Amino acid sequence: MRSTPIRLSDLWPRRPAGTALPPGQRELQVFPRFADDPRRPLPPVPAEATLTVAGAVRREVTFAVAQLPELVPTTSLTADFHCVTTWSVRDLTWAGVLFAEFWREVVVPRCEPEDDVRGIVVRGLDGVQAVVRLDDALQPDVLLADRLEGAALSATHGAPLRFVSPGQYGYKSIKHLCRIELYRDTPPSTYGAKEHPRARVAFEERHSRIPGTALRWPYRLAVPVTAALAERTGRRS
Ligand SMILES: Nc1nc2c(c(=O)[nH]1)N[C@H]1C(S)=C(S)[C@@H](COP(=O)(O)O)O[C@H]1N2
Ligand SMILES: [Mo]
Repeated sequence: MRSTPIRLSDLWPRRPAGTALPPGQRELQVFPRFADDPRRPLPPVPAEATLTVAGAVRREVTFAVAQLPELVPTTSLTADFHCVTTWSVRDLTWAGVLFAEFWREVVVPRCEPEDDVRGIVVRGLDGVQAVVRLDDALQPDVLLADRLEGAALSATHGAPLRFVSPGQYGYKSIKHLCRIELYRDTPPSTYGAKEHPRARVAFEERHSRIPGTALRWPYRLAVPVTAALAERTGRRS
């Protein structure tokens, strides 16, 4: 993975040589800043960042992000990252705490979720959020990451904490994570039909109504400009 400066030609996803990517995905050699709205500025991150667990719980609890490694053992994980717009970056190494361990060892005893919780909403400090089924969130590769490639998570890639779910399209991997809200049934999406409830990369679940294959080209064509704009916004804010 190369670092900045990034040229527009670096932002055109290419077919990789060697091992295949998931259906419809192509490879980028850089990990760009990206967003559905590339002009949305980076959110200010409070010095004492917190993560609140709320919703269908007996007790709503707010944790200091810096305190998480004292509550759950930290671990690192290497995985490919797949954006719904068809670009993928291989072998990103994240570090943090496994969501499943955070759930079992912290959320269950301290927050006491209702028995029938089936879904969560993860929300970032910029107001962007994603709906995730609890069984998808509890997959063994889902991480609350505060490090990427051996360094503290940068502002552009989601400081201070990021929900990382490699088996789902990137729009579920919420940056600047500040709130996890628990729901008994499928929580509402703020993105409407564009957000697939599961968004599993292996099944090309890009959109809740339109087949993933039909969106490959429309999405792919928008990648270089969207990424270049998102990078520029990231440098300015
Ligand atoms: N808080 C927040 N998280 C977010 C987004 C966002 O705009 N805000 N964009 C999503 C999308 S669409 C993608 S592809 C990835 C991009 O992550 P990156 O900027 O680290 O490449 O973050 C996801 N998580
Ligand atoms: Mo994305």
